[in-house]
Amino acid sequence: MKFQELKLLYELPFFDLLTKSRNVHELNWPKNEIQLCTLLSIKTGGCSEDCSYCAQSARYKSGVDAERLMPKCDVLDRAKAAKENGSTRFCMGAAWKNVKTNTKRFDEVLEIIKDVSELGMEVCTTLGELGPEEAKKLKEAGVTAYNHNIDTSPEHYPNIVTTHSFEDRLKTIRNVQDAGMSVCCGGILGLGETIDDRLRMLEILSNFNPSPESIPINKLMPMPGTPLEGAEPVDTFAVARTIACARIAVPKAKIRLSAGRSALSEEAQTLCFFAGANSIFYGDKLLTATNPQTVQDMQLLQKLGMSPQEPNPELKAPESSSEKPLAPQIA
Ligand code: SAM
Ligand code: DTB
Ligand code: SF4
Repeated sequence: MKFQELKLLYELPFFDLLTKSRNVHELNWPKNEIQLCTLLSIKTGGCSEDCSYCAQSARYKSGVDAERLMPKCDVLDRAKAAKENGSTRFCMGAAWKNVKTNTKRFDEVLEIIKDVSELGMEVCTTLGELGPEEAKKLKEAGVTAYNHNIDTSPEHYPNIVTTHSFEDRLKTIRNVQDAGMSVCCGGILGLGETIDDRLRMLEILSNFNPSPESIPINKLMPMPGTPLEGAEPVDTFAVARTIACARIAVPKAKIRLSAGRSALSEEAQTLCFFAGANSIFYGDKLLTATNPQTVQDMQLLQKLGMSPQEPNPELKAPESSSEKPLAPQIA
């Protein structure tokens, strides 16, 4: 979708935009289902990168200490518990710049993935940059989807991160697509970006070929000690409008209302679901930050007459289209 088309949508009267996104949603998804995903930080803190929103960067005094990679048996216990709680996707995150083949830590991660993938959930990992070889190995080990966010527009990205580039993010995403994994890619609202930056981000996501399988929309959780700790909170209507545009721009993507739900009322979250969000992180903790209690989430779904999506471990990656260029056009 083109930037100008997104801009026209975004500027519609609120109810007109939501009517359009709701129509697209109902044509493509069961309207009362929501996917529950569990997130686990398997390697927390001490990251070399300087992402100015992140508590796990070693550059900021956020109070998050660097930990070692979690032992496989502990990860498996958490994955089994997530499945019993009704999660259909298990996402493992590591605070690394990248992973490299033939290293002890990558081999350990591959072993963890092999065992987790036997539990019958979609397996997602987010481990930083990947080359083609690493991507292939992750796919072979059983990864369904790889999360690597572009986070904002290419124009705003250098204001937020300087230790890697927007282009670096796109290269990893290409490697994930070439290895046949689904791409989970989205961004954060509240990094001091303009509405145009948000729409540029959606323009680029909607032109991925193959399309992203899921789009996480995070609302910045201002982390003490990071450069963005005092950032202005994003208005709920702007979050809902962005989700509605994402739903229209990439109809078949799961849109995940990700970080920041603990700062959204039940009514605000409901508005986001109505606008097109159909997935959440479920569990009391994200990577380092808080998330709503699971009992609260269950009560909200009950009040709305919504139910958790059934598991789909055989999920196939979206296919590429011959009508779109393979490389996203960001110039
Ligand atoms: N190191 C890997 C990477 O950078 O891709 C994986 C972990 S990183 C924490 C995953 C994503 O979490 C980021 O791209 C960002 O979108 C989101 N995130 C991190 N800190 C956040 C915060 N304070 N508020 C909202 N979203 C955040
Ligand atoms: C994503 O887009 N959001 C999740 C997941 N991908 C890995 C991470 C949210 C992190 C929130 C901040 C924290 O827990 O430190
Ligand atoms: Fe490291 Fe990822 Fe946090 Fe950036 S977002 S500092 S790469 S863990």
